[in-house]
Amino acid sequence: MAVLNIPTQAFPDQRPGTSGLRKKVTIFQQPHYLENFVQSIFEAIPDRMGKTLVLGGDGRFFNREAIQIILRMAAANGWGKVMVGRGGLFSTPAVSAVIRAHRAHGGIILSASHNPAGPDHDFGIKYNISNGGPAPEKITDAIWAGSKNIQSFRILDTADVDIDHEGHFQLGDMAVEVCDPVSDYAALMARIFDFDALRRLFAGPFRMRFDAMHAITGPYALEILENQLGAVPGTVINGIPLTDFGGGHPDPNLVYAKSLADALFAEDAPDFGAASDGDGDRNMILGRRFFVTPSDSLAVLAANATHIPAYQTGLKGIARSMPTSQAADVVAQQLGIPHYETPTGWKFFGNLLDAGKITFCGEESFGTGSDHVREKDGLWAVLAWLSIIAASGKSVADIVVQHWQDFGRHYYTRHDYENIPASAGEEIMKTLSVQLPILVGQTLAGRVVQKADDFAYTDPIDGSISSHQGIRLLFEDGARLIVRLSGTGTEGATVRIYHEHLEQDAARQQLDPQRILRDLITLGKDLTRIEQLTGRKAPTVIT
Ligand code: VG1
Ligand code: CO
Repeated sequence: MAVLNIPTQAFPDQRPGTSGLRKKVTIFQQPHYLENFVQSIFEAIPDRMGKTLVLGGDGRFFNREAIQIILRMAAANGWGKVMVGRGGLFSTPAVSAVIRAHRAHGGIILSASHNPAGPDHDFGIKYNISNGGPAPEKITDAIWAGSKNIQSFRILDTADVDIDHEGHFQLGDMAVEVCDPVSDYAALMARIFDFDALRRLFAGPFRMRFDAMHAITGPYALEILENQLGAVPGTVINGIPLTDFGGGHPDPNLVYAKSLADALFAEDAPDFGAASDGDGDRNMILGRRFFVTPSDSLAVLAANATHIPAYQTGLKGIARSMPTSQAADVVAQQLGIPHYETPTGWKFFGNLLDAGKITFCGEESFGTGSDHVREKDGLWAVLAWLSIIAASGKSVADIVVQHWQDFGRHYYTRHDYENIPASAGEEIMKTLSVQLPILVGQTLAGRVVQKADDFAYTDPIDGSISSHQGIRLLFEDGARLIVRLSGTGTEGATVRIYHEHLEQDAARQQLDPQRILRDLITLGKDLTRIEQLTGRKAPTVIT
């Protein structure tokens, strides 16, 4: 088996975004496009020689072809061993768990997360480091720099290998282990949670529905919820991963997981509903006729963490991404533990988790997690909620309403304007930036602006600085208005506007967030001039 050194030409557009490189499948199918990026990853990891790489993806279209190419390239680039999930499958949190359990040097995850899949849709690739988490900016910048200068890539000259049966074999000088994608992850969950308590919950009248949206969490949810915890068969729906996710959009929110939401708001609704995204790192939590916003979910889990065996002794600290509501901060203050505010994207939590500064972290974009892995983890969040329900005997609605009474309610909504022209996206951010200096002290939407800035973050562990992470208007009464551009889209630009208002009065805590936040919503539209600049009268997605 010869190692081929194939000449290639650089592509100018291989800059990793919030979570790896995401592009249309047709872009990835161009000759050498995937190979160039994979070679650039490997070159950015010079100490890879003889070490172990974990490899798998969410099963979307092009996953299998990509796995074969990456295996041959890994063998030609000095890796000692690759652990690949059977069928080329691994959820994002499972890759993180396997890297940590087997002390691998890193991992490659093939996914575009919640973006639709299929020949005309999206594909993605990202690299995770030895702590199991997304590569920090130092490495993604090196990958980007390498991809602009690449002249050749190395690949083993050999036929496709069998990734559909567990076992061990050699590929040139490299060992390959095809492993069960679920077992290490399921074992980790069994160590964190009290599975006996959850079995007792499912043995009673409690009913749940989990929508895997034809994406990667199907096999994980079936094994853990139905096989191990005894939830009645049929609890997991859409449990078979399909290469096009059944034509759906596996983004667990009220718009894209509408059928699940409808079921939970029906007369005969189950007690608990949950969904996950394409690669299994996001979660949506629903009670009977009740939706839990992700920011509240993080706060509620933190406030009740001691119900879960792994967190019985309490949390070290909590971190949230900047646009995530401040609900978790209030819990941290009451618990007397530190809280941190990071830029959007899980990679910013890694250092805090590694340094033992935080135990829980989360994002408003349906992401929650803990120090058990270094990715957000959809099923972990579901099991955490089930544990709190089991321990308290209360419904989801009762748990959250009680939480608001104890800590105040952070009304919250995010409005997304998807796929606007890239130039309009730039213009909106510019329009807003130039206004910042004159906004402080003004009364807008009935509140005084205390601070208006472009969020920059200095990592408390390694001192690295990340600037331009979103425009913030902070008001004297604690309300916030935030605007940023998405870093995960594959077409045009997406503007996200985040609105938050704190309500302490229990009598005013169960109103419609869109109504309560109306003045902030109008202000966001006015300040960005989004309608004038894009012609859009309304957002494409409201969460
Ligand atoms: C979005 C979310 C962000 C999340 C990222 C990756 O990024 O807002 O919170 O970390 O997706 O999640 P952006 O840049 O589009 O706002 V996933 O599940 O798509 O890997
Ligand atoms: Co995801």
